[in-house]
Amino acid sequence: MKNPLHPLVAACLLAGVLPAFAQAPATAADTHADHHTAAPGEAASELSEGEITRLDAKALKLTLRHGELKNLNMPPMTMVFRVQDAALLAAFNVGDRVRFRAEQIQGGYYVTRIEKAP
Ligand SMILES: [Cu+2]
Repeated sequence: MKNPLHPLVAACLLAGVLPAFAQAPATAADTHADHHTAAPGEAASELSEGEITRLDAKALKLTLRHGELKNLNMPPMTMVFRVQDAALLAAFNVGDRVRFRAEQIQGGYYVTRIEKAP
């Protein structure tokens, strides 16, 4: 009588896992919606969605839980980015939802542009 347990185990796993991932796809969906309304000329400088989870302006670092980064071919995740100028982060706090542009520069991931999400 092991088989009847399996659906229950699967249900528990799904119930535990789905909420943890629910936010990332929602963010990606918002990004997609924006793409459809954006002018073609804006594609090269399009911004990605994220939320600041850690911030250390003095160290020129911030951690972002980000949606898909199409220009870097990166799926949604939480990771550390660097900035080249602490002033870029002056107006931001942990917990802020942002739109940002990330670039790979000499092997490091840098936020080159960031603004608060509307
Ligand atoms: Cu990433």
